[in-house]
Formats: sequence, C-alpha cells, structure tokens
Amino acid sequence: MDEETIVAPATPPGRGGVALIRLSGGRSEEILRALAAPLPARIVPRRSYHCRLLDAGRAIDECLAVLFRAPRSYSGEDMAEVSLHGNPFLVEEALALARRLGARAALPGEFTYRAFRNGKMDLLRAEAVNDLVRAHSRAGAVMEFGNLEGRLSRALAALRETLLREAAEIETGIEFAEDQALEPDPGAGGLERAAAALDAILAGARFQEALDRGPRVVIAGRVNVGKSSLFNALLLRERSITSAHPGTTRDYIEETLLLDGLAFRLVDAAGIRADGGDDAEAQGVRRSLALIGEADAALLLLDAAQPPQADDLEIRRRLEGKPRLLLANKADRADAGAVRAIRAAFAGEEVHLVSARRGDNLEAVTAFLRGLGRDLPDPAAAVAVNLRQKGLLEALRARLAAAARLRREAPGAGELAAEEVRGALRLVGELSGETGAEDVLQRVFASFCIGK
Ligand SMILES: Nc1nc2c(ncn2[C@@H]2O[C@H](COP(=O)(O)OP(=O)(O)O)[C@@H](O)[C@H]2O)c(=O)[nH]1
Ligand SMILES: [Mg+2]
Repeated sequence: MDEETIVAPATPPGRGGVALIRLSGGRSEEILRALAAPLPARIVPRRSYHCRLLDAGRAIDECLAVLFRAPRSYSGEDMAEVSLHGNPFLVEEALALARRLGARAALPGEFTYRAFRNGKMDLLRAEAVNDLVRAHSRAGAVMEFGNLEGRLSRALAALRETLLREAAEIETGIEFAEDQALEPDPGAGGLERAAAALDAILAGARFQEALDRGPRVVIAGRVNVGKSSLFNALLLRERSITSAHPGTTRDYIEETLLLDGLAFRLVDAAGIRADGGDDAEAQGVRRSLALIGEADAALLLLDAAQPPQADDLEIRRRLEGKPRLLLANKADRADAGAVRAIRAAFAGEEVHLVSARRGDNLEAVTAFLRGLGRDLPDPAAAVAVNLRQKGLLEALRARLAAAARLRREAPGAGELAAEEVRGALRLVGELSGETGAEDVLQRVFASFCIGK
C-alpha cells in the first residue's frame, strides 16, 4: 500500500448542507489528524468523530471525521472522510491543506479504480457505480443498483462456466475424433442456452437505452387543432408559441415531461397539411412525418369542432402499429355532430374529448403515458448494460452463434469451434476487466466524477 495518497471532494461543487472530502492511501490517517481534532490516539475505524476542522492548527469549521482501515474500505486502502459545512471556500481550504501534507488531487474515478485494482469489485460493478450516479430515471438507477450488487457479474460468471464446459467437451471431441469415426455432436445445447441468456441481457440494453432517452411521444395533428396548446398544458408552462394563424410551429420543439420517475420526451411538431403553406412550412411538415415515424408513441389530436378530414385519416394511417391516443381537442366548443362523425371515422378506437385551453380531461393523456411506462420491462428484472458492455456482448453473441453453427453443421470442425469458444471467453474476461487493456480501463474511469 505504498501508493500515493489521493484527496478529492465527493460532493458536487457549490454550496450545500454538507460537503464530503475523501482521502485514500497510506497517509490518510496522518492527513486526517492534521485536518481534524480532537481525535484519540487510537482511532476506532468506521466510527464517526465530532471534530473541529483545522487550518494550520486553527479551527475554521466543525466536521465529522471517519477513518477506514485497509482492506475494509471502499478502495481497499486506508481511507478517511471528513464531512464539513458545504461552503466552497472551506472545502478548498481543506483540500489545499491535504495537498500541502502530500496528498495528490484524485483523478476522476480514481477511488473506484483503486477498488477495482484491489479486487474489491470487478469492472462491471465499478462501471455500475458511475452508471448509477448518471442514471436518467428512477428505473435506470434501480437497474444499475442491480449491477452494483453483481447481477451482470453473476450472469457472466455463469456464462463463463458454460463456455469452459463447452471448450472442454469440444477438446475431448477433437482428441476422440483423431482415431474414431466422426459422430454428429449432440452437445451444442449449452452454446444455444448461453446465446439465449445473452439475448435476454441484450434486451435489457435496449430497455436501458429507452430509459436513458425516455420514450419519445409526438403530438401529431393537422395545423391549428391545438397541438402547441396541448404541449404547453402538459408541461404546465408556455413553452411553445400558439397562434390562431395556421402553420405557426414550423420546426419542432422537444421537452422533457417527468412522470412517475420516467422522463418522457414530448415533441410538438409542425401541423400536417398535405397542401398549401410556404417552403419552410412544407419542410416542417416533412419533418413532422419523419418524427411520427420515429416516435415511440403518439398523441393524435383532432378538432372536436370540425368533422374529421382527409389529413386526420392520413396521420392515423401513419400511426398504425404504434401506441397512440386519439384526442378530440377544443371540447369547450365541441360540435356534437362533428364529434359523432369523428367517432364513426375512428370506429374501434376510443376518442377522448379534451380541452388544451381549459385543461379539461388531460388526465386521459397522463394515464396513457403512465401506461407506456408500465409496458416497459420491470427494471428490477432487467439487466443494465452500458455502451462498452453492449459492444462486447454483441461480439460475444456473434462468437457463440458461430461456435454453435460449427458444432451443428460441421462436426469435423472441432478446432474452429474451440477457437470461437476461446474467443468468447476472452470477451467475457474483457467485460469483467480481468483481461482489460490499460487504455480501456483509463477510458472507463475517465468518465467518472471526481471523488468517486
Ligand atoms: N376553444 C379552444 N381553443 C383552443 C383550444 N386549444 C387550442 N385552441 C386554440 O386553437 C388555436 C391553435 O392552437 P395551437 O396550439 O397553436 O395549434 P397547433 O397549430 O396545432 O399547434 C389557438 O388559437 C388556440 O388558442 C381549446 O381547447 N379550446
Ligand atoms: Mg403549433
């Protein structure tokens, strides 16, 4: 444990109730003693001591001081933590003092990097620490916590077992084949089971991407039906320009709507009008059609004061197969005949009467969005997968498919199948960080926060 002692704030910069400063390395206790007093001659590890924060021996704040002894600490080294009042000047004073006493400012993720180096966690768990901090939704955070507790690590450990068994079986098969007639090998089942397990993990990756981005919900409809008004009403503020003049929203605007811990990306697009409008508007319409195509779900807005029109039916056609909610807006001045005609034109689908202007029945929309959130898999069951892991998992999946194919279709090609399985095992090692190249590790930890 002769590594340099590092120091960093673990709380974000700025003012707050409390700021936490962390030290890790062999000189943690010595530096802690210079920072905080009084401390007993023999500090009990992991006990919190109420101290005064010292600057050159003079008290400048109160603090709580905790000492951890290797290996029972986050990094696996001796560590110290000082909680002081969250004032940036005091934090800077304490950091400067620690540096004067020989601590070096920690690099991003360096505490976790040391934990990884000291075998406290594999690379998958280390990444989960960062991904948990960075999660964009409650569900995403819950999934990352699963990985922090070793869910992905365990899945890969099981996969490694399967692959080792397969490798051994293939090798025996090769030896056997040298003096015996070849027989079709029935043992490819393990590879296929492993591939299925990987597919399930990769499905979690898609889920996580959807969570990070948030489902994109586009408000689709003809010009002037009240799309921007609905957008604003849902976001509870005036974000989008509304106007009685058709074609006002030429570009599209996207805002985040937080509901039940999930971030929905709500899009207010230009109105769809098959004919008319100037060039900029025509471009806006083209973009709207593209947005409708890409969206995860749509709110199709109709005008309750007008009978359905060809453009309404055309937009509806483009929403085929997509989760959608049909809304007849301007309920406050609805025309009974128009509403009947709308219901007849969209027979088989529920049409909700709403008023964006008055806020009537917007619960129909929030209920629909909540339903979308519920359709996502259970975060407690899905495995979180980040981009680095996804690339390796996909390569691993391809290796398994190749190995399984060779075993099935070319019983004589044991050597080739074995090479694929060995390749797969190398990828498992890269995932867990066991065989990771140093530059890969540096890239992983560089994306961490300072002090983590
Ligand atoms: N009476 C009534 N007017 C509305 C309602 N919602 C929107 N409008 C009006 O309809 C016009 C067009 O609204 P806007 O949101 O700009 O429509 P967009 O072109 O679809 O974005 C504006 O004059 C709005 O004030 C509503 O619920 N009731
Ligand atoms: Mg608009």
